[in-house]
Amino acid sequence: METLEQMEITSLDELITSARATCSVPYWTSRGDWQGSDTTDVPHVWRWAQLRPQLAAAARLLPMEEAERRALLFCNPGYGGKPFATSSLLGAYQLTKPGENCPVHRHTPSASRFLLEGEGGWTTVEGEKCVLSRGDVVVTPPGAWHDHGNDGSSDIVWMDVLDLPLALRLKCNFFETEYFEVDTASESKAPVSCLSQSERVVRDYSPTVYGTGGVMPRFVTHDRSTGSPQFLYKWKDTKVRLNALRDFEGSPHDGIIVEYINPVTGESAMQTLSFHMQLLRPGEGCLLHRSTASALYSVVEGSGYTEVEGKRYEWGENDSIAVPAWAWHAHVNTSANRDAVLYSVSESAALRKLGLYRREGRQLDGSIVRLD
Ligand code: GTQ
Ligand code: FE2
Repeated sequence: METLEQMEITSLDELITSARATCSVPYWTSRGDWQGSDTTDVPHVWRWAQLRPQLAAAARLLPMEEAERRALLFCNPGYGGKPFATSSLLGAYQLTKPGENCPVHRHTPSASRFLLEGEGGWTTVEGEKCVLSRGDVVVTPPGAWHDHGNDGSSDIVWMDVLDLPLALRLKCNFFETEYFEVDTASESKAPVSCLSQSERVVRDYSPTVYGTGGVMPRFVTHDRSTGSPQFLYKWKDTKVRLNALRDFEGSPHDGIIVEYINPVTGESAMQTLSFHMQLLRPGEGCLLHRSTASALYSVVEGSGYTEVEGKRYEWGENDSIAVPAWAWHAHVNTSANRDAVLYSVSESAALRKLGLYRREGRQLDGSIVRLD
């Protein structure tokens, strides 16, 4: 009998069959299969009014020891139940009760928290205890040890955003939970296994050292992580800046928008993730734009809608909105007298480094311009 290799191919159809049998495909029959991508995330809104009661139920029914993290992971409907908010981002609402904490660990994905509710929630990042108020951002760069807790007297809820789906796709997702520290109270200088970190720098180190733009101490090291040496960004500081800028024209596509930066380099706060806060003034509607990065938004203040690919997604306070990569979208503040403020996380920092970031916007006359 003739083997596959010996068989003479006499038609293009036979060639296709033969190629498929050897795990290849003729270019001219599959051209276009890689248009777009392998992912199918869709625009989606996770509604605070729906998920908050579920978190309350989890708080009532499940002890932290069993949950490890009491988080509701966002599942984009395009991924059939997988916990991916967008193609590159994991998002979640996480509730921590007073006195609870989550054991110290570190991982390769970049992580961030954005406080939505309560006072006294904290993340210790590399020995810096970052205590969060509503609207504060804390970043956990790859490889930075971190543990969470709540010293307050009521439940706290924050939004987690990690680039875990991106790291998974690149096969770079690693977690570590074995943490050791020298116990300064003990005689022994041998490091011992710990569930939480001791505080190694003063409280509010990040906002104290870096919180006011324009000046920077020259007597401390800025070599603290793989990204920004600033781990905590206070909403009260960002709010001052947004208000100072409110009478500027702003961006026609994003209103009064600011980016959280690494104060040393001026680049994005993390190597892979970028963070923005934007103010949409009363009645302000932005023009459509799209970028190669997906984004996850959190509504800090106000109400409105985001038009994505021709459909309206209404939002109000604490709702979370997924906008897939390369989807045309525009934000609108529908209130005539109230500001709307949107916080967002995207993987644009990673894409920029890879030369893959691209942004387009529509102009008033309907024409399309390249923005980045
Ligand atoms: O708290 O570090 O929602 O590692 C998913 C993975 C939270 C965290 C999540 C995590 C964390
Ligand atoms: Fe983590």
